[in-house]
Amino acid sequence: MLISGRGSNLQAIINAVESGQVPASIRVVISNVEDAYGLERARKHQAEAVFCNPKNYSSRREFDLALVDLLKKYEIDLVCLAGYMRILSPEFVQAFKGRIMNIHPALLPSFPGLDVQQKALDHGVKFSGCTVHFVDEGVDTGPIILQGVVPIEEDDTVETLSIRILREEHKIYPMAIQAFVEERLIVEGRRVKIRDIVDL
Ligand code: 4DW
Ligand code: GAR
Repeated sequence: MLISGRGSNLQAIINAVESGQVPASIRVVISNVEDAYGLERARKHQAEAVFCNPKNYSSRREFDLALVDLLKKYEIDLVCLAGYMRILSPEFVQAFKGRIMNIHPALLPSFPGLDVQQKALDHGVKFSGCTVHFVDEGVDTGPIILQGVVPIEEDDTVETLSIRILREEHKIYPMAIQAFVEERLIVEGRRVKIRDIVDL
């Protein structure tokens, strides 16, 4: 798991691992931010928690190559970004091609990038939501695995909308990881099919 902050999605995944919903273990949680609360959550789960300081590397590429080395040591099958706020270099993406997931707080391809709950409100859409997708070399462009739809209310603010979307994130991210681990994801170009999907 790669994180940069509070790690509520990490917590939802930890819970899904502990309950047995996701038949996997979290080998390592890496943060590029030293005081990210997600590192604390990892330690409470007795997972390895590592702070990787970007300032110790001369470039994004060097930092990412160090991450690749570290992750290879842990013999991981899947890299999950959960509020990880750095763009991954092509070298990183190539090293784990098809095995990197991200959660985004909008219905992609609408509202890529940052601050997207505000963008959805400003645009006046009536529904937003969240998207779990594979990560490719672009930003928020990889094949979509699962989406959760959330209605926008007339009195919504960024705060109220973010909370409603986050509740949905915490459902669909573990589901997507579960399907990956159970080898139920079938990727055909941009289309990702899920075998035997169960409604929560
Ligand atoms: C994401 C998208 C854009 C930024 C940060 C995070 C979420 C998805 C993601 C993270 N890393 C990725 C992806 C992705 O979809 N594809 C690749 N890597 N290849 C973003 O713009 N970050 C900038 C910094 C923001 C900040 O520090 O506040 C940045 O320059 O990294
Ligand atoms: C989540 O809302 C996630 O969708 C978003 O950051 C938040 C992280 O929260 N990710 C992005 O905006 C990626 N572009 P968390 O640290 O509590 O999981």
